[in-house]
Amino acid sequence: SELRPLQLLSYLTVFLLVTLTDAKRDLKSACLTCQQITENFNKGFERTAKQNFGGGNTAWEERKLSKYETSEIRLMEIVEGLCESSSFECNHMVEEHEEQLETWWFKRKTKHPDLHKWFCIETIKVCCPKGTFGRDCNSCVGGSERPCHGNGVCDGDGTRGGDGKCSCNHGYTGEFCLDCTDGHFSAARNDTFSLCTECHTSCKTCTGATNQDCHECKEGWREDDQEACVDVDECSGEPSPCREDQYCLNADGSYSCRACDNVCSGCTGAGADRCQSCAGGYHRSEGTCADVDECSQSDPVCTEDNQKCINTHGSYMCVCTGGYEEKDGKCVHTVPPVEEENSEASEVTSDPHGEL
Ligand SMILES: *[C@@H]1O[C@H](CO)[C@@H](O)[C@H](O)[C@H]1NC(C)=O
Ligand SMILES: [Ca+2]
Repeated sequence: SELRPLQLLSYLTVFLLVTLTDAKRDLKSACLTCQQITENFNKGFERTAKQNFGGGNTAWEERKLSKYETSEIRLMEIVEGLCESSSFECNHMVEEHEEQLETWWFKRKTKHPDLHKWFCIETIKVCCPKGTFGRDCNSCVGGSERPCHGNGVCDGDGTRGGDGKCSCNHGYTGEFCLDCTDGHFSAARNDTFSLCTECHTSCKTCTGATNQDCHECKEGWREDDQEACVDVDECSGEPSPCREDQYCLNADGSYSCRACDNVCSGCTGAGADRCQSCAGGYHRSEGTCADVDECSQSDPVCTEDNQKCINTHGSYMCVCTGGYEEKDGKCVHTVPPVEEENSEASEVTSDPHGEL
């Protein structure tokens, strides 16, 4: 089957879009790679300096060292440490531009001591000066001095990629990062400067920092007589917002539902002493809910022959006594086990009871 022209066109479009997005990311990462290279270069420069000034130099050694200082050997030692061996992008960039690094080392270093500036920005042109972005190193939104007016990050800042637009810091919004988001108020502002400060935790929007400066209370808060936002006590309402086997715990601006202790049937708080009533198998005793010992009640609960009662937390079990095993609800003589590998001593079988 043949590809129809329209289909082909849409494939092409997708291909182009993917390629373009990749290219944009590549422009940013190329600069990061270059930055890493120049940082490692500077580190290598320091490392090789220390290496060769051991002390006690004779005049001969000093002459030799001063030669080493600017030598090709030293450059090679530095270049060897520029990239992780696993970083393809880094090694590729160094290989591609080794000549330029050499030029800088022998001819430009004195006049242009900043390697990042000379190499990454001006020579191989994968980076831009701080505060600028993109192919032509245009100024970021808000200007290159204080991109995004100091309240955000400029896309592609310092690289040949990006679009120069701002991602604003928490609390700031708008193209220029001069506006305040909900939950923040403007503490100071002019055309080029903005300070947004967090509202009181009870406000959705506000004009100042206290709970009396709210425009509108946040959910979970209400306005009181003094027009301040105060916590709603969700737990004081009837009915409780929680399930029957939970208790309600109020908090500033919210509440939570917690599980009652499992000896309780309904509760007002945590623990066995906050039960409203006791769960099956438990009885009220000294202000708390304690296990009922079914086995020591006057009416026996395990009534079959050769059966005994075992009390458990909140319940009990009827089990056959030694030498007997359960069969169809009765306790019968255990048949002596035939020679068998897996002869688990025929266990007493349980007959758990939920409630009485
Ligand atoms: C804006 O405010 C800042 C901080 O108060 C100040 O440094 C700056 O000079 C002001 N700019 C203008 C244009 O008023
Ligand atoms: Ca609350």
